[in-house]
Amino acid sequence: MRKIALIFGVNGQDGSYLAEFLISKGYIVHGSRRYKSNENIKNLSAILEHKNFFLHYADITDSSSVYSLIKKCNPVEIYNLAAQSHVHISFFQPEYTANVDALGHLRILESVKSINPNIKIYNASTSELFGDNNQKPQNEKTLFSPVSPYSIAKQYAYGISKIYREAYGMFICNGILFNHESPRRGISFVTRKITSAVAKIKFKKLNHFYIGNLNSKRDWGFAKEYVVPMWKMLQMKKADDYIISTGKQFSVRYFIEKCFHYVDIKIKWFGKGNKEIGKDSSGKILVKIDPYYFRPNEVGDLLGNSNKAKKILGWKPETNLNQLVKIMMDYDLNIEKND
Ligand code: F7E
Repeated sequence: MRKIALIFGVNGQDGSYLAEFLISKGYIVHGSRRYKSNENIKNLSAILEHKNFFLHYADITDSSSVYSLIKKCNPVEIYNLAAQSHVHISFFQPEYTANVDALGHLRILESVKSINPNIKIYNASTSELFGDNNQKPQNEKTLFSPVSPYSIAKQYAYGISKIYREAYGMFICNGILFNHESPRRGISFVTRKITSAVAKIKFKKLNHFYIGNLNSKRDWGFAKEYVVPMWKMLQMKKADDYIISTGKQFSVRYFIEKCFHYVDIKIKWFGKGNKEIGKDSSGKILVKIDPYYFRPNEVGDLLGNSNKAKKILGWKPETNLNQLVKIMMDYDLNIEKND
């Protein structure tokens, strides 16, 4: 008998990679996305017509839709990847962010508790929980210190998962994923914003682009690889929480330099603070600062230690930053070439 999985938020970057992975493992995959008049299911193009894939509408801000979908699909595993996932936007929409990212997860747990508490649950937790804690690298024991409406909502989801695990014996895992990127990353996240802009500049469709904090450091991995430990966590005997990261850290500035280097443009930085600019060797300005992209509170220094995942799940990252830049730049260059 094929296993049945249900993925909330299947049309996002992670949801679509996870659905493809689970189908390759022989699962029947049900996935939900929110209704939008201008719907985006491009990420699902490889599996949309697959006989073992079923797409539904549900919204984790709507208890009845969560309950009905779980009841209808009868899954053995649920992956909650539905979120308002943009940290900066969470400052503009804090209440909505809390409703989706905190209470949305609770709605799933409550439905599972009453329909079938044996369903295994994966919660998409995040390195943003570490916030301004200065301990480095961060591991499963590092104290949380959230500094955004997004991360405090995600801390609730993390905490309530642990509480339901302990109080009701439910199988719930928190995957504390550090930043993970791909060509499927939304254009408002920094890596994809950069690869897309650099590709446009290369094809002379854009003169320059605007950026925020150049000195922020992230531990960037490849999203396609990061869905594997989500599944592995749910195959363990015991539910637990795991850091998923590369253990390497780079700045936004370095990521920009790498992307320009990929298209044979050498960028040099001039000036300071909001006046800093990036120029090519002919003196043409390619990057400017726009204070709009600075956050009211910044998480400036994330670096993960995923030794536990390596030891217990047998997972380690394979793609380094240069390879990630290549994957994303090739994709965006191809779009601009054919557009
Ligand atoms: O920002 C800086 C920005 O928006 C990364 C989400 O998936 O990963 C993601 O959250 C850094 C920040 O991702 C711009 O200030 C500079 O320091 O790509 P991001 P994020 O905020 O780290 C975690 C793990 C999640 O859980 C989240 O859901 O880049 N930055 N200039 C900029 N960021 C953006 N977006 N745009 C800029 O122009």
